[in-house]
Amino acid sequence: MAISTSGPDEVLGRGPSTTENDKRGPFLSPEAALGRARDLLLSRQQPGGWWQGELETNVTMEAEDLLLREFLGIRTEVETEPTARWIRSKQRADGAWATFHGGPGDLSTTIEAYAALRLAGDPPDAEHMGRAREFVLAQGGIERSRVFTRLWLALFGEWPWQRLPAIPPEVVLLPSWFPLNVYDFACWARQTIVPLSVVRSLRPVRPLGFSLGELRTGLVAEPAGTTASPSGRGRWMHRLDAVLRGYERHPLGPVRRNALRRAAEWIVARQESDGSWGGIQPPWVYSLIALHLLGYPLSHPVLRSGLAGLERFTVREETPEGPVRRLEACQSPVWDTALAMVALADAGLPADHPALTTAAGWLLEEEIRVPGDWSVRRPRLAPGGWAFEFDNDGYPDTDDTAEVLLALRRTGAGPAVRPAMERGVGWLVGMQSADGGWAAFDADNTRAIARDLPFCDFGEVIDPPSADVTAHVLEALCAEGLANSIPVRRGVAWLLRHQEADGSWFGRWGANHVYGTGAAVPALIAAGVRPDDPAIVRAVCWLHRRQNADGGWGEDMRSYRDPAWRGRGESTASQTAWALLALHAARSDDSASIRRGLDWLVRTQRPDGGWDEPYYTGTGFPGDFYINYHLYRLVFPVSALGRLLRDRDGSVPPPAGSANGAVESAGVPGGSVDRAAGSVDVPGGSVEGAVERVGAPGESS
Ligand code: R19
Repeated sequence: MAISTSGPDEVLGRGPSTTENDKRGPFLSPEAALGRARDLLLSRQQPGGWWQGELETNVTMEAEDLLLREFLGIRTEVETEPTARWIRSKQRADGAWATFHGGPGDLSTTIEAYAALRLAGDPPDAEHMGRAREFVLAQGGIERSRVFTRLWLALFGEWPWQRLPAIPPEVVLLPSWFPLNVYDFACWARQTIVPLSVVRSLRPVRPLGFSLGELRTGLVAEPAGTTASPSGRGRWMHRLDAVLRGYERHPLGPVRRNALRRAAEWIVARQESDGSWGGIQPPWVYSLIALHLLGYPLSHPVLRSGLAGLERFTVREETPEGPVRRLEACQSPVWDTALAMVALADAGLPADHPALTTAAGWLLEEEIRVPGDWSVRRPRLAPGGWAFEFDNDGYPDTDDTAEVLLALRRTGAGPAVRPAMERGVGWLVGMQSADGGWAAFDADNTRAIARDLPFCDFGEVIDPPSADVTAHVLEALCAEGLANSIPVRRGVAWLLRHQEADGSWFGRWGANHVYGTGAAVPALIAAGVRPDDPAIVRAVCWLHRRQNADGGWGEDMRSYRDPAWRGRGESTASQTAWALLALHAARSDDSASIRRGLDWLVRTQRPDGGWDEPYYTGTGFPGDFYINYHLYRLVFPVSALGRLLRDRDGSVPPPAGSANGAVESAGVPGGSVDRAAGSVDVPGGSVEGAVERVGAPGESS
């Protein structure tokens, strides 16, 4: 494979370090680094068999928690001060709050943080509040903030309800074939819109005890139609909004009463067994507010379990400044468990290792065997998949289901898991969208006009197929022997069609093109695309061009808004691992690039075997909402190191507590990777080290 690494984009590395491991201690061999990382990952398994890393997002979670409690009349000092301390600790030097580490200040986040700190008693003339206020006013004030922020303020009389877009609760009465019915929205938006339609129609106002007038600039709202919409649909949607606002002032009494009753039933029917709605914060808190406004007392079992469930999403920590309290936007135990299992298998854990078999047993218990909202678009499809969270039976997703299948096949659980895996395969195949790609939660959830509703100014409101999810599903289906099936061939065509002009793939649920490319390349290889196929060569070239001078890879969240940031950013452990996973799958013959990436991982490893990763590498909504998955920094390097080193017999120390030290070849996910291996011409043997052996012909399959 001929790869040109010249050109203006070339990043010149300073070569592998040979004697020193930064300031982190003596040089470790990659094998020892893998051994330490693998043991750390093993030690993080929960007694029940799963893994779960914290899911860190931004301070709107904590701000909205205090506002929720204030609204419901249950806010106490016990949670207020530690929550406020956490919010204060995240303020930037310029007074603002960002939505990701190192990111720019964000207007809506800063307004919500400021409001929460005022609730906690921080005086407006305090220095840090002054700095925050200056930022807010310079950015246009409350008038320029997102709809959700102004909605929170409206609950406390700090924004007029009539200056918020309309969402009539009658939307729940629309049949599922009618344009803009609730099933045209992505599940997270659907579960948010229904309770907010109730709240918007009841227009409650609770006293705040102070005013936030100091955050207003008096700017009028953006005139209708200014939100760029090439087709001019935006203007049409603003007209629709004006009509709906008119109706909102004089709704038909019986219709409105019926709609509110149906909305309440719709919401209550979707509460999960952990008390949550969708396992995610926005629908959860808005459903609590909506039901309370509809007359459910706080003592009602639905509200009681809803509030109690929030407790399990609360993280408490002691810091030198005092105790802090924060909230997770959602939780990722199924996802983390599948990734950890794949990583440990990549690291050479035998399939019958207890860590893998107990994890497999836990995953089997998590299988979802009931229909959910996805059934509306696939009514005849049999259930059988996995969700992201502990309890989210209404919303299994294809991404988790694919990763679980890839994990289960690496365990010795054998026939016991087969029926569940077959159901998962069947569900995945049935969830393919009409265009051949896969989305996370629904099939054919692509009605783009939903995005033009004035209400929908934050996050994504539909769930169309994406390259990363499609890649994960393809990898899983190929591993299950379906590489030559029609669904897989159509999925491969989808993926090839969606390769970017620069050779990368867009990352919908991870940052960003490094994530997309790190998913797409292994999937295409698993599907039988040859490493010398132009699509793979272009992807490999893109990765080479984007390697940092320090040997790692990184991609800043700004890449979602500014193409100049694509593939650029400080090196991180998870993104370096994604790039290495792609290069490994592609049997890249540029061993210097792989060696420098590997060396970056070894050099930056902590003595405990982990990596620091303050940078966010997970995506909730491109441009708007980002996630730091705390386990990413460990699972992906373990996978990458494991796959790159797996041919070095016996050189990885046996796992802690392992009875026999034998490190077995764990096999490659999507075994067809190996089918392609023989066709690659790889220079071998000249330099000592694992990387030269990567992709060497003659590997077992
Ligand atoms: C891959 C596996 N994934 C497919 C699952 C990823 C789950 C991500 C966690 C989502 O958490 C959320 C979801 C929604 C929101 C919103 C929100 C935005 C717009 C609307 Br309308 C409604 C809600 C805000 O924060 C969220 C967090 C990794």
